[in-house]
Amino acid sequence: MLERIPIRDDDALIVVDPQNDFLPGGSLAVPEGNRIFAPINALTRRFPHVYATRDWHPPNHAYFQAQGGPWPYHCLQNTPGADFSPLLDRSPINEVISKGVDPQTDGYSGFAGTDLAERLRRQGVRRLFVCGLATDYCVKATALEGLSNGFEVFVILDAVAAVNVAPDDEAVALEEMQRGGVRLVTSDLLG
Ligand code: VGL
Ligand code: ZN
Repeated sequence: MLERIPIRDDDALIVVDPQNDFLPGGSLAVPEGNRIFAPINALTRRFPHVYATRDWHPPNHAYFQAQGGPWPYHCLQNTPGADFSPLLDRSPINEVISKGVDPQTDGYSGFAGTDLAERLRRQGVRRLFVCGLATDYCVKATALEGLSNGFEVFVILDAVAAVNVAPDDEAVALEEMQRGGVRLVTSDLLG
């Protein structure tokens, strides 16, 4: 898709989980994670509504390996690993959504167990531009659940990065999002 997409008053940028544990040096690091911050910091100043989600797990979360789940400990509440990266410019972020708090559900989506949809609707938001970490988990889940909540959803390719547990996980996730109706864009086309 090559056409320009003007940013509108009813657009929100959703920055998914830009947290230390998902970045190089963190416990569940996305190898290319730091690459997202240049485009994200340029975009946050230009959107009328800017949300960030954060993974915010209790230690007894069922998805941790200690409980038989798939993941090492990450983004434990009130730990440095759960802090937003120092590479993220915090000042244009209007709202922070904590997710993954319920120990029994994966909490991948920013909509799961949160009031994100209500907050967006209250602000008159109709289109979501999703970026952040990780493409194959929380970005995908947030984008797809954005669609099911009735929003038009775009994913910004140069502002996302994948865990890639298997090497093609990112490609599979992008394909699945596109099939669902998510539009893939690049940040240079916005504005
Ligand atoms: C995530 C795995 C586990 C993510 C969160 O932010 O994509 N991935 N928890
Ligand atoms: Zn998590």
